[in-house]
Amino acid sequence: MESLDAAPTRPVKVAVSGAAGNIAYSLLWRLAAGDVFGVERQIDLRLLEVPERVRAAEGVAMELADSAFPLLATVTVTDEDTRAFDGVDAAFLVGSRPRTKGQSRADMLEANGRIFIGQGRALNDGAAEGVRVLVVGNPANTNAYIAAKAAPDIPRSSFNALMRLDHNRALSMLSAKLAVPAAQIEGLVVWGNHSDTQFPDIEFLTVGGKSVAGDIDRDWYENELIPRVAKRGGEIIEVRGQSSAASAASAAVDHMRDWVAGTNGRWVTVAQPSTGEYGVDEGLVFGFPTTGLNGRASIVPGLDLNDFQRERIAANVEALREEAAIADQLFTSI
Ligand code: NAX
Repeated sequence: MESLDAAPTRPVKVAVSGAAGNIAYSLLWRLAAGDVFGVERQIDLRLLEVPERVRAAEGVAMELADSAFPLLATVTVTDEDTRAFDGVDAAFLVGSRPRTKGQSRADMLEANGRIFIGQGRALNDGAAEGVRVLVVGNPANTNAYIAAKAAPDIPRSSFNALMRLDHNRALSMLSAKLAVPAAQIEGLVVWGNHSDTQFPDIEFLTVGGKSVAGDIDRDWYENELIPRVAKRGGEIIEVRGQSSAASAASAAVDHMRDWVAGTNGRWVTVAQPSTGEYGVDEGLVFGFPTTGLNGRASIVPGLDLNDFQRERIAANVEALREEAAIADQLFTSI
């Protein structure tokens, strides 16, 4: 299938796994409204689910039809990876097996290995040239690592994991603290893994071109902002009674839209395969400060890091290295 860029008038083909789940229930409507690929582009949606949730996904497809979106060309519901990913330009891999109570990390990673090795292989065989794959399902970074490894014919840089929700959460908290609109804050990044070790970094923050890191109370930053961003998902569950869904979908929309259209120089957090930047092992899918230019995401180069930053980044490298070592073993058995 020719790349989307080479065929500006054909519909964009987009797969969403976990299509009957909470996040997809918001994400699919944003996609069909043109929030990611623009209001000029028709969209073919592929809704991927496990067999026992296909009927529920068919109900979601019925509701999409009832929304009469002008851009929605077709909706296909399937439980087959190969059918979902055939010719796709973009895939949102939302369905996964997050860790359950009492489950070991190795068991959780094995369950995900089965899913993401299979989906990586199906993407490798069927996706369009230039496909962009955004992994949302947890453990998102390592699931993206697994899918990329299972797809040797697709450039590794085509696989990202979602850390934009962490970024948006930190941005919103900083906006309240600094009493300036979020849009005026530049230079934010959440380094590392979408997990408790993630590192929201304020060292490079600017407002109106002026550094503001020195204006932020250090105790609040280290003891409130950093842990609160990492635990925000739990806070939402406690208050709402359900996990983050619309905000996660919105972050996925932000991520993919910026990947396609660029960020105009603005930093965003993109978890993407390292090519050795900032001491991160090659291949690990790591949250980096990123600008999207001409549809290609590039890691902000040459930042000077202090000891505090280096230690926090190293803790994330260590955690992801351990996950990757377990994931690597799965390739010999799956
Ligand atoms: P739900 O449990 O509502 O939906 C997940 C859906 O995925 C289910 O319908 C399930 O049948 C389906 N599924 C499972 N395995 C599948 C497979 N192999 N192929 C296709 N579909 C499959 O979860 P939801 O609230 O939508 O969350 C989805 C994932 O996002 C979870 O892993 C969650 O932990 C993760 N999150 C990631 C975030 C991030 O920032 N990276 C934030 C939000 C969210 O916590």
